[in-house]
Amino acid sequence: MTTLTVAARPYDYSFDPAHTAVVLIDMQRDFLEPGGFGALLGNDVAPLRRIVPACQRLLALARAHGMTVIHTQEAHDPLLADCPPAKKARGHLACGIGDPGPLGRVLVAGEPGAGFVPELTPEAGDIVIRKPGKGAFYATALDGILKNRGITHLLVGGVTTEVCVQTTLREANDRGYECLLVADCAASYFPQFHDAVVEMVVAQGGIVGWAAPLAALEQALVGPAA
Ligand code: C5J
Repeated sequence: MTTLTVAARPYDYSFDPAHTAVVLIDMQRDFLEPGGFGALLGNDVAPLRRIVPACQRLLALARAHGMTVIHTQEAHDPLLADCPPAKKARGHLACGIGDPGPLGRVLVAGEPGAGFVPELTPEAGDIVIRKPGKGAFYATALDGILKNRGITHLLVGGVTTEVCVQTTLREANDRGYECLLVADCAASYFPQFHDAVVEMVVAQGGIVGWAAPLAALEQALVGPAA
């Protein structure tokens, strides 16, 4: 048993890499690239693109220390059988979920837009969870997979902070996982929403979990930067 300690908010976060998973939420072309679902909703994708190098470092750290790596992907089956009509209708988009767009059918599994950005392509040994909702636990096998591996701690990043990342953090917290939001490995189209979520997570004694920058995690795993 190895216990490492991260300087985090609201107080130090302790974890054992053998019982910890990095969960990277929805780093897909549909959210990070022009022409994808996020852009079709009217968003500027630049704030999301900026976290890609930090997410690459997070994945490298996780793999180097034998942690489980999980990538989630928000995508529906081609018949949209797992897409609630309310989700498809939301926003009255001219080009919405299931429609042909610049990156293929929007948010549909197997289409170019549903794929991960090339810099963060899953590697052999990583686990990919396709999810129909915003939370990674809803209608997926994630909880069983984590329990089978004895995972108790989650290091969470990805997009968008206030939608799929926050929903997943809350679902995980309610299931008893000890969650650290790696703050600079998460992003929102609305930077103020990102900042607000970090505060919400750590408020009230860490009511949802902890937050720390990637550098603090690196320090815990590999020591101070030279
Ligand atoms: C959204 C997500 N924003 N991954 N999905 O629809 O946050």
